[in-house]
Amino acid sequence: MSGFQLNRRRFLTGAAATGSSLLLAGCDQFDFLSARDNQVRDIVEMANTLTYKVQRQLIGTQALAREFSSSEIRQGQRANGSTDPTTPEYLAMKANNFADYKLQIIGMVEQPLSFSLDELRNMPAKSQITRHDCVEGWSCIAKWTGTPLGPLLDMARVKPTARFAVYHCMDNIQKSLSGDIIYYESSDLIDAYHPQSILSYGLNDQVLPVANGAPIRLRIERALGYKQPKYLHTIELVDDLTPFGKGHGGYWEDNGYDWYGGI
Ligand SMILES: Nc1nc2c(c(=O)[nH]1)N[C@H]1C(S)=C(S)[C@@H](COP(=O)(O)O)O[C@H]1N2
Ligand SMILES: [Mo]
Repeated sequence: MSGFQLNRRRFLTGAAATGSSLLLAGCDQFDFLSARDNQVRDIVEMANTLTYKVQRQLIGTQALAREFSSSEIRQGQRANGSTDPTTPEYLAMKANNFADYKLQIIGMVEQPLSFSLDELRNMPAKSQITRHDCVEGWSCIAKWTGTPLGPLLDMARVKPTARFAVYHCMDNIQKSLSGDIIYYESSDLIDAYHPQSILSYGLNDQVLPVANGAPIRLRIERALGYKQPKYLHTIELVDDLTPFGKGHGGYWEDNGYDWYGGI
């Protein structure tokens, strides 16, 4: 056995001393490339986190999105993305004027909760006139009315280990061969508890229309349009976003958009 080891060591030494060292250099280079490759990938993946951290530092945690006056509402809120969901569950609920709707708060909470539309409408209401910015290149100023999400999360008693809120929607944004793809989104808890984050059921002093997310659509006012989930039915508190969709924290994020999406 020791003879074998000796031979092997001798072989390696010999190899290093001859032209075979090229092979080793080649290996080194390969390692180096793959290490660099990893670094590049890490940096790309870190860019999201970096933007997030820098933005969080610049904006602060509770800074408010700008609010406008009613004279600045120039047109109705344009509808975009899903505007008329066709899942059987949604159609049934819509046919019944959302009387059977429930908003659920589940996951990493001490007390899972469920609210009917009437219960949500009877909670403290807040209205805000804000600008919605869609990455497709349009903006709309609109008045949103709803109940702040933070107090509901407090009622559910979010566990200290929870890091994100996942927002599950009812619309089939995409129909694929392997079935419908349902829209979802997520945010950190800073945005979930932000004072302007409201579960809105009113738009420009009317009942929130189906095209804009009836019966409930969350506003996260310091984020881009795709971070404003319509047709919301469940808020799930989690510590990891990878189990959902393709693992990037939202339907559009799974298709390449930035997760933080701050403005
Ligand atoms: N459930 C759901 N939420 C969604 C979308 C969607 O298709 N489905 N589209 C997003 C995008 S890209 C935008 S710009 C806004 C559009 O909201 P609006 O129709 O009220 O203008 O909703 C966002 N939230
Ligand atoms: Mo958008």
